[in-house]
Amino acid sequence: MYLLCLLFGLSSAYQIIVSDKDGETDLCKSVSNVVKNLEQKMTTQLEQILTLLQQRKDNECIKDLKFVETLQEVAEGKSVKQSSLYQGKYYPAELAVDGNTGTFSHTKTEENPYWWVDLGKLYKVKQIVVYSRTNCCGSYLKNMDVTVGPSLDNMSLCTHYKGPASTGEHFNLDCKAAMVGRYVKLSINRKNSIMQLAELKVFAYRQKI
Ligand SMILES: [Ca+2]
Repeated sequence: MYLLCLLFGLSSAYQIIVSDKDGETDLCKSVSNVVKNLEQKMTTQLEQILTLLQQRKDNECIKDLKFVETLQEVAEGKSVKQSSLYQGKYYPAELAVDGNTGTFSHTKTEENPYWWVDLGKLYKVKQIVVYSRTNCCGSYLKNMDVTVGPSLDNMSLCTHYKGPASTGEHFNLDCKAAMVGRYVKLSINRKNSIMQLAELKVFAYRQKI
């Protein structure tokens, strides 16, 4: 009974302190801000922990996979995405894997533009072949990282392309060692640049069934 009375008294006192006829008091607002900040910090830390756990799970799951010994192209027609669209609607990422070197994807001018392909399942990626535009602007392809990984949160460097490319050329980018991954991403590490790809091919080994 004593405990119940004490709780009731504390509750009443709290109501008096944190409320008045005009709504929240300064104390109430302060408490709300502290709670809000703590929630944001905890959410960020939980997301970081979940990402680390996902990476460890991915790495553990892929280390014992077996792959065939024949290279094949695995990117054409797959799901793709780029950092932006030229003028908000033109030259989508899909035009880099449509099998036609006369069409191209094109981001807007921005800092660190990127493009990636989801191969749909895990492969052992060996080589990426990049086709620059045939009518213009090949030199935009330079200072580019090629990364491969089982998820977009768990990518590792396959190789770096210093460039610049020429208009209408194609070049091979080999991973130093074949890498297991589902995603292949190209990122240009520059301000005021554009990612333009006429075509991109990924040569990889598929898993043994
Ligand atoms: Ca194309």
